[in-house]
Amino acid sequence: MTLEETARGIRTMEIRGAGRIARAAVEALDAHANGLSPTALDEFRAEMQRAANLLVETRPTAVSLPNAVRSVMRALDDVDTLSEARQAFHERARWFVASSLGAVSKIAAIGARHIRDGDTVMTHCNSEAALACIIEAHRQGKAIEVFATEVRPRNQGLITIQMLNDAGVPTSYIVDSAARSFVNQVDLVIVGADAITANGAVVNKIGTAPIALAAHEARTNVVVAAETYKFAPLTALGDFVPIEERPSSEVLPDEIAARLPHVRVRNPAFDVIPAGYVDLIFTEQGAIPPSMAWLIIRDHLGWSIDEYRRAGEDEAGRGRR
Ligand code: RUB
Repeated sequence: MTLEETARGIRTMEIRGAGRIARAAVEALDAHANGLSPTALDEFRAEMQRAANLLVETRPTAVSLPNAVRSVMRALDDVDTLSEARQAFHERARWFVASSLGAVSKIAAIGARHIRDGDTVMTHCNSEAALACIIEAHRQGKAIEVFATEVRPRNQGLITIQMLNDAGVPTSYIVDSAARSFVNQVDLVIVGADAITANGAVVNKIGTAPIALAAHEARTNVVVAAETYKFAPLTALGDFVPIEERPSSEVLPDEIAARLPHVRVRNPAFDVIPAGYVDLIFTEQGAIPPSMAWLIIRDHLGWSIDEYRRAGEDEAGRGRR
């Protein structure tokens, strides 16, 4: 896939899910770097920055995207020659992809320990990290069952039930608005994250917050599976995570909308679970309470807050979270 194809694929959601988006962006940058024939280091850096900006602009909410892009772009900071830069970038990109996949496996092992034999779990949207925990618990021989939601308007629940079915996990498929009706029959809600703020609030697919509220009321635990690069460093400095609003046609066909001139469709793609409604977050560094989110940002994201601040400012508002 070319850089432009990957950018389009992320924008149109052919490539979706925060972890997959991050890896696809890094792989696209790596392939783009390989295809360039720059004559000087500065020229290479400038073109790679242009490519990085193009990818970061595709979807605003999943912080995995700017975190991943910045992580690999750092390879170009401490090099003196063009060939060193090319080599360092390629190695950093390969490292990122391998460690992203490795993180999912570690999270699966940690998350599976928190799912007990006989548990029924509810999940929302299609999260590679959340499903890895569920499927690992099943693989370990625990008799678990899943309630999976439909996920209007893009129906990511279909991908989830396909994955659960392929793994042989007994699953009930429900419409989003049925979550409250079943949450009392559930032992654990487990979802992924597009971003986690410094104070432990979790941004995930629209509809996650009402499920967390219902679970809180029903005294059902809510856990989140998220790699450390889903934590949003600039939230430690007061920035908000921007919530993407997607085209109205995802909700209401254009021909129907055209007949309803007084109706406006709102289509936010994500919502926010307050930290107080999250019991644990499974990261590759271990299971943490949401109140420890800041420590993940400080100790495991690799950059100081000032460096993130500078990168955010350099990107002129494009990746500020
Ligand atoms: C996907 C979504 C997922 C998170 C985490 O939204 O909200 O729960 O991205 O997924 P969309 P993962 O379909 O709009 O990208 O654990 O796979 O990174």
